[in-house]
Amino acid sequence: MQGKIIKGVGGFYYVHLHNDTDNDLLYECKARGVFRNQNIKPSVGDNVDIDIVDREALTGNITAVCERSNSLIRPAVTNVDQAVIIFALTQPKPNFNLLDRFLIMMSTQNVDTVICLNKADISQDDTGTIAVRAYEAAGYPVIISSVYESRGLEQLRELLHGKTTVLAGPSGVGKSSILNWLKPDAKAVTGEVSEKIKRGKHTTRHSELMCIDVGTYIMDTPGFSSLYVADMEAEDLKNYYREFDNYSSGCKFNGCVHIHEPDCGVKAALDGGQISRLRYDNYVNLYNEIKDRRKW
Ligand SMILES: Nc1nc2c(ncn2[C@@H]2O[C@H](COP(=O)(O)OP(=O)(O)OP(=O)(O)O)[C@@H](O)[C@H]2O)c(=O)[nH]1
Ligand SMILES: [Mg+2]
Ligand SMILES: [Zn+2]
Repeated sequence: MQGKIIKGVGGFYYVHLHNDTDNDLLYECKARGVFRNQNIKPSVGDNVDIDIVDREALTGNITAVCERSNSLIRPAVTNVDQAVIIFALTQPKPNFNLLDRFLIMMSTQNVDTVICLNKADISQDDTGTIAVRAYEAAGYPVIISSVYESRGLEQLRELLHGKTTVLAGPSGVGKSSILNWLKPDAKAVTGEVSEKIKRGKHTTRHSELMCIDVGTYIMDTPGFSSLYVADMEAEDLKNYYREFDNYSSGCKFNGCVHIHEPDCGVKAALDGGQISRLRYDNYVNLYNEIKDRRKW
């Protein structure tokens, strides 16, 4: 039988069989055979072969781990098809610099990202419009959603279909609320940001996938408030701003980084409004951060 490791606890791996229509039926498995034959430690997300030991007791043995398409470290999960990064349009106010950091981080790991901007029901300004324009131009799908008005969530469900997705984002933006909407019996804890921090709820949690439909898995992750952009040459940062590509042919200098150089096609597009100010400012900001770090 073939299945997917959903979680690992105390030497046991919990495996959901690929074609099982009961999303919550898990086999408790040991992995001795895998160590003997392949010498690898199974991970959440792995597709595995299992021998069923007892159908009633739902126990089995993992006999083989299929080749991984990728392997993330934080959260620890393999075979990720995409990430959905959730921010709120307001409460808390979105930090687009943090969003860019996340996009770069996923891109360095070859994971596609979908952007979801939640709490549209209480957004009073044009943050959504500006962000949609900026990030769609950069090549990312953007969904505007509201859990309270069930808006955008069917569109999100379609994007998740048949894939393994990591849900990420800062605290309080509605990640768990969205998870509960997608899978009402998930009963993920939601609540006021301040209260949760008081109770110290943000301690480490086990990585755990949830099956929301045959072949569709998601992983909720704890909120984060800062991200360190991977070590790279500052000159390479521009490669993560795909919307610059259309204009860099207008740059006079080879290897132009679009900051202080004269006759820069990207800066011309910025002045002309084709490139978003929001994205460009984040770019300069991160560029300087990487440069400074290198100096030290
Ligand atoms: N107005 C509005 N409030 C929302 C929406 N979605 C979630 N909330 C509220 O926002 C608060 C935080 O939601 P959670 O789902 O707990 O947020 P989270 O992202 O899981 O937060 P952490 O677990 O701390 O990372 C709760 O009070 C939710 O009821 C929405 O679409 N609109
Ligand atoms: Mg949560
Ligand atoms: Zn340039």
